[in-house]
This record gives sequence, C-alpha cells and structure tokens, in this order.
Amino acid sequence: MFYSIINVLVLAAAVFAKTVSIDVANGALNFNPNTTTADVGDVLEFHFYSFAAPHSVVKGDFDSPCMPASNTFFSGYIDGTPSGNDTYSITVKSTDPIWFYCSAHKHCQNGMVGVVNPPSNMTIAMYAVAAKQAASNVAPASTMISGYHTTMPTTTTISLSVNGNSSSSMMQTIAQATSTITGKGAASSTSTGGGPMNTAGVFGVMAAGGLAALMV
Ligand SMILES: [Cu+2]
Repeated sequence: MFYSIINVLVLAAAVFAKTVSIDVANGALNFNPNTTTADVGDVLEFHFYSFAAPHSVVKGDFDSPCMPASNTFFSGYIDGTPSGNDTYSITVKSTDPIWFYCSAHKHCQNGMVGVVNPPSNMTIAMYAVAAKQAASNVAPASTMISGYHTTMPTTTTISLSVNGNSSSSMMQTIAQATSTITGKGAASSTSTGGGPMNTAGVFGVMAAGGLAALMV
C-alpha cells in the first residue's frame, strides 16, 4: 500500500495530538486555565461544572469582546456536573489565537474569558479589561456550532478479591487476560467472574493458556 508524505505527516500529527483540558466554572465564574497553548490537531476539551450553571464557550475576537467571532464556535448552554465530566470538545485548526468567553448572563463582562495561543503582546488580562466595558454579552443564534458535546463515562471500579487481599486493577487485568487465553481452548475453563481467585491459580491458568497457544 502506498502512503504519500502528506499521509505520513497527517498520521504523525494524529499520533502527537494531545488533549488540552480547560475547566468551566469549577467552583468559580472562570475558565481554568484561562491562558494556554495548543498545537494544530490538539483537542480543546472544556469540562463543564455545575457551579452557577449553565455556561457556554463562544469563540470571540480580541477587538470586540463578548461578541461571537465571524468564524465562531459555540458549545451551546451546558448544565455541567459536579465532577466536570460534561464536556464540549473542539479540534484546533490553526495556531491563531483563540479568544473565548461565556455568553451566560454577564459572565463575559465579569471575567469568564480565556485564550489559547495568545500573541506575545496581547494577554487575557487585557481581554478581560476590554470585556468589562462590553455593552452586551452576545451568544450565537444557533444552539451549537462545531465541536461535540458529550457526557464522559465516570470511572467504574470493579472489586476483585485476590487471596483475601484488597482488589487491584493489575490483577483484574491479569484475570481478564487469563479469560481470553482460556477462551482459546486451554484445558481449564476457569471463570473470572469476579469471585475470589488465588494468585497461583491465575498464573497457572496463564501458563496453561500459553502452552495451549503454542500447540495450536
Ligand atoms: Cu458562565
């Protein structure tokens, strides 16, 4: 199969893309961090908290704070959760500065503003000062523009007793791997359904599974 240099570069960018997390109203009417940097291909992941909710993220211009930019993005109004797993994500398309604000009530005027990749001569403090003077706080007409809104699953902890000791995710991983191996026809069909299991048994079954795999 033929890959052009462009394809390779795109793949490389995908590999190195990172997620930049920004908290929205995590205990205060602000974005945290309110200044950060991101590379093209990175994902800005806004985590909405339920403090004084709902809130929004709107892309604005430095010169006209609290107003949508011509190439705006808009999360819509999001209620958030106590843990901030209610998220709005948008992919960074260029290294141009991204000034943004919350369009709820007078949150923009009250300092709920942020920036990604600010130029050296423009700061979030300057944007906040200008925002304070804005006559109105304007949201785009659409309910959502670009990006995607999702409620991320919360972490589920599954307890597994090993020799009567406390559970450990590593042992759970081993047990799952064992289950996979035994599923391929090893003599033992030990269930890993969450019940007590001793360590020697786990490795014994793994060894058996390994032998079975060699014999296939
Ligand atoms: Cu807000």
